[in-house]
Amino acid sequence: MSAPAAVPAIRAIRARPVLAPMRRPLRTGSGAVERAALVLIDLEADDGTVGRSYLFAIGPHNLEPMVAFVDAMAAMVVGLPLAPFDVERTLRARYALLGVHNVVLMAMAGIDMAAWDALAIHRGLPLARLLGGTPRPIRAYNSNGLGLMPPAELAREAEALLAEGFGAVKLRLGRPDARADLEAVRVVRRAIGPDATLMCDFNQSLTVNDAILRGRMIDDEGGMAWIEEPVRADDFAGTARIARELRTPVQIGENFMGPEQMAQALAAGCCDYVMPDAERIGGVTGWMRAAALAQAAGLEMSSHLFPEVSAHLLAVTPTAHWLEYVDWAAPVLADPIAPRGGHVAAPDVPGTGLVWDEDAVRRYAA
Ligand code: SMN
Ligand code: MG
Repeated sequence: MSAPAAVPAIRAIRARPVLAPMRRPLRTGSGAVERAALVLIDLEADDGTVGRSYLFAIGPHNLEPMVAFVDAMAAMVVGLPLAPFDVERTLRARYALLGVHNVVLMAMAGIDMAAWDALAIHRGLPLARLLGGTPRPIRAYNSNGLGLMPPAELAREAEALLAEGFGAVKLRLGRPDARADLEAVRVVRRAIGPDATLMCDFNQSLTVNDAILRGRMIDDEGGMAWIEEPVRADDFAGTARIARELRTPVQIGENFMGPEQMAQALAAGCCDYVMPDAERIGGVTGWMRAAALAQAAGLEMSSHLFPEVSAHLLAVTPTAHWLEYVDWAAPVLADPIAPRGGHVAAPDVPGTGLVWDEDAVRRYAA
């Protein structure tokens, strides 16, 4: 038998902040997102292979601290073999006393995703194939708009989002007046017609009691695919109460901080669906463990943002449900993913398919 092929070592990791324009700025119940604040990560192996990932920083003020964490971690993993589980073990040990949550976890996830990309490129396989699966079309909803905006604009935007080739959209709710939210639901439903799928997202803006009252209004209205993040993301007991009271499925997960916290949420029986975010769940490594938890609990699992890497991950997720499509990184990508017929398929090229448009990266440098 011949010796197994060696993996190269990690030679360097570089993190660059950018502020890219968004076609449709988004106002949510917990603040607005007007430009895409991204940390672009390049991980270079000592055979010259470069893996890439990006982190979504929510706001420009978070870019510098996130870059600083990636830089600090880079110094700890340079020289290690290109083995994401080893990198995870090393970084979790180094950060145990500070706590592996939030920005620490996000920076780790950025390195993890870049490491998996590099490994997949090194092996000459798309990430989905490296993970044992096959890139395939994943049902997607167009999440690029429908923030808290006036009814007339909502109707126009809902039509425009479907016209981009989708059969599903997500509406943000959480206005101070519940009746104004209900009016928004009706306006969007009229605009998209009875057959389109409609989800809604409160972005953690309600109290538990309010969420039950508003959720009943949505129940009575009918036709809502899910109610997302009604209350504070880590109020698992409160979310469980809401899910018990409502007929419409309750969806949470974008703020699960790693598979450990997702396990706690599932133990609390707090939701009907889960939608981890590749950055907060711990990258590819964290996602694979989260997918096993969803499988064991028998819960449908969707993605949050990061459509480029999520298309690979959902292809190997036993309970794959919906991919959230946003084009927020597209301005800095040489080859943005192209949704087709309401689906997104991971490209059948080595790695995740993330390649920077370096001119755009220079233009949007933050
Ligand atoms: C969302 C997440 C991050 C930024 C803006 C909006 C929203 C979603 O919760 O799920 O798309
Ligand atoms: Mg959400």
